[in-house]
Amino acid sequence: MRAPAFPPLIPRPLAAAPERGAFELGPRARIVVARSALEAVDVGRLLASALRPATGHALPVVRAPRAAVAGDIVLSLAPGDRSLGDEGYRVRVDAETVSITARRPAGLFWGTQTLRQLLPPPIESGEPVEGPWLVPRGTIHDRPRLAWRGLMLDVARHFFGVDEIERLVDEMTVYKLNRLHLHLTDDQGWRLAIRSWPNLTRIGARSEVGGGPGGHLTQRQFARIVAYARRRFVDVVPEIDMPGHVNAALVSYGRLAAGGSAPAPYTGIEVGFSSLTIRKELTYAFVDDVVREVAALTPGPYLHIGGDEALSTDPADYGFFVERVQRIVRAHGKRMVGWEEVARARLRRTSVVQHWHDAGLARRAVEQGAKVILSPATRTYLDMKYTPASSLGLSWAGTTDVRQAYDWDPATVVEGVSERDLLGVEAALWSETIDDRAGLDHLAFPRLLGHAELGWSPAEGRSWRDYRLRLAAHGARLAARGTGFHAAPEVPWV
Ligand code: TNX
Repeated sequence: MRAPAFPPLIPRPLAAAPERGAFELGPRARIVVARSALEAVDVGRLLASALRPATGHALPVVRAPRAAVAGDIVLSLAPGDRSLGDEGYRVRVDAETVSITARRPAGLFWGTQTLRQLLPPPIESGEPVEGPWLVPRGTIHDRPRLAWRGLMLDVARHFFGVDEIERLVDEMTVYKLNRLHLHLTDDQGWRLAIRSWPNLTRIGARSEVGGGPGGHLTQRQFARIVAYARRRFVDVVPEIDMPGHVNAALVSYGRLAAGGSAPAPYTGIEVGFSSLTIRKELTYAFVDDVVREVAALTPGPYLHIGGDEALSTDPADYGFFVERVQRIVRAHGKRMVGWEEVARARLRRTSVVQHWHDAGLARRAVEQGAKVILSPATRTYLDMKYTPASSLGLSWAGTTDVRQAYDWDPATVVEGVSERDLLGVEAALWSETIDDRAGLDHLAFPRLLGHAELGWSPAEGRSWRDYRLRLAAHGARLAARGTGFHAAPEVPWV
């Protein structure tokens, strides 16, 4: 007799014990928020909105009823259960009820994402589908390996607006990713309005790679994205890239340039040619204004200052700049994050370094006591082509098929950087070669799912052989949500 199995989950949970039989999500099902979980009633509402379209069920969200009844999905908080950590959860499926328990609302939310994956793939459909909606019985106990499970989106090379970004947040949360890093500025465009320096978007937002119109987020739109993400336990990490990658800022305010005059807008894809002027106080007045406004829009603790590829900044000036900006970021109450090059400067232990290329710089970060986010370009750069034949993407770091994107371990990928040095893992989607949803989906999916698993699931028990079969079953889920993906031949899609 075959042992019962759960449907293939991504990320793979810490422990799963399936049992024979199933719970049926029927038309009278309720989502019950136990008295212990009243602070998380919104998680119940989000679950109801995820399950209503396909099932067509009413799924009322009920607070602290006298008793749960057969058919209910029950959400509870157990703050004392240390085995769950800050983001962990337990899902128990009986014939009569489903119960999800966590220490904190975030854990409950991740538990509801697991429940979604325990239902058949058509649950992801936006239109009513015939049931039955069966959830296999059993228990799942789960919590993440790493605290930072990120995705970076470059909205500077080509602009992506509120709807696309919010849709991406929805995709992230299905796979329990919890940091959305927005690369808001680069040579080709400045994408967030700054009230004290209005030309940044009045002038600097009207260009992009290839000569298109560009675009930008107003502060209100940015705040809306932040709130949308926060409701789903995703922190937005804003990046203002400096002192290089600033041509759009210099176009807007020529006095920030070394020569004092504004360059022409840039629509190519070269890097390393622009720099803020470093030894003028005006530059730090500018940085202070920008960091103050961005920090005020950002409830999360992190603010990313870029710092990459400042090839036109004198090396001594570079260290001076990063150290000053580190003080400014701290003065506005945030922890500085920077690309690995910032490890050339003197870092505070609370600063965070994002590795992308050079293992030596990651080690310098660790030596200074800073934590590391792993974004090795050969594994996590979603903008690398899958194969030489891919029409979208770059290939400076090689090609990255679905297996290469998945088949590595965060604790061993950089010699001298061990698991305790890590904050987490982040996939990066640079947008030189994409300007629409189809292109974004093609590059991000399915590789992003593998990165989500690397950040969440324990190393033990993880293998490409097993992952590839689970991933194969997720194609139908992506498709049911209308999310495009590259149907890579190394995955036996079902
Ligand atoms: C390198 S990685 C960059 C970006 C490019 C990307 C393209 C890093 C910190 N900088 O400016 O968009 O390669 O893959």
